[in-house]
Amino acid sequence: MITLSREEIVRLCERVEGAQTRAYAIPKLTDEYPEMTMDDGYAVQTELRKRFIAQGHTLVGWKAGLTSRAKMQQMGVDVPSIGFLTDRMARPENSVISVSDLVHPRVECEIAFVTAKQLSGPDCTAQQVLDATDYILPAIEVIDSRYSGFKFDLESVVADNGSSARFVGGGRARYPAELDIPTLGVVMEKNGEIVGMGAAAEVLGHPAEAVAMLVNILHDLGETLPSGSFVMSGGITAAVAVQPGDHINARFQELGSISIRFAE
Ligand code: 0L1
Ligand code: MG
Repeated sequence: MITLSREEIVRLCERVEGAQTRAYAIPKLTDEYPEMTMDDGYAVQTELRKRFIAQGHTLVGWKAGLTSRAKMQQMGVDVPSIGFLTDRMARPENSVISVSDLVHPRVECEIAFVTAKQLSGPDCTAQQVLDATDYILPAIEVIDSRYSGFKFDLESVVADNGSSARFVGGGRARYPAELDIPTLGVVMEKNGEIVGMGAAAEVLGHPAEAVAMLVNILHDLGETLPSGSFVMSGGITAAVAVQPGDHINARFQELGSISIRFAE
């Protein structure tokens, strides 16, 4: 249920937009609105999406977040979430990503899906997702919570677009039918040292389940997932903090690897 007024949604959207675009930390929104609901969080996120699109950003896809046990335990939440992805967040493979326009950057290794058919809820299933998938590819997500000291709750995170900031797709694109997706392993290295590893099954048993969940949340928001969408299914391992000078290499079984660097 949406409990915030239209004026409050617009005001909170402007607060989040300022923190995102000028890279400063803000207190979690529930400090001011302790009764805020998840629907309120999505109302603020939707306002932010419409505002960015009106400013000329292009919606390229969506991300599921908090879909693995490692991520839920790390952030102290127990429900997955979704956020939108735009062209302004995309970065090429092997690029140098500046942290000067980010607040608390952290990286995650994810499996991304590119769709060849529209998907819609309610009751979207993992099998429908696989049937509608053109190919999967590995991705690194750079998340950036805008909340001071990572003190937040799910309602605030959803309003902050699930901490979305940057993303990099790359490696080798593969047809899902050629792979046993849940058993695919990933190793994340930071400056040559292993900092995380896991199998894709960490993501709700199968990353396609996370995409189905995303499609069903989109239905609740009155949206569908168009053909040609880029969808990230959620971090397989816990997120790892990065700073200028860091080099991240994500090695995915069967899907190749992706490297990025961070600079001031
Ligand atoms: O991508 C995600 O798993 C969303 C994480 C949201 C919370 C955080 O900033 O870690
Ligand atoms: Mg993520």
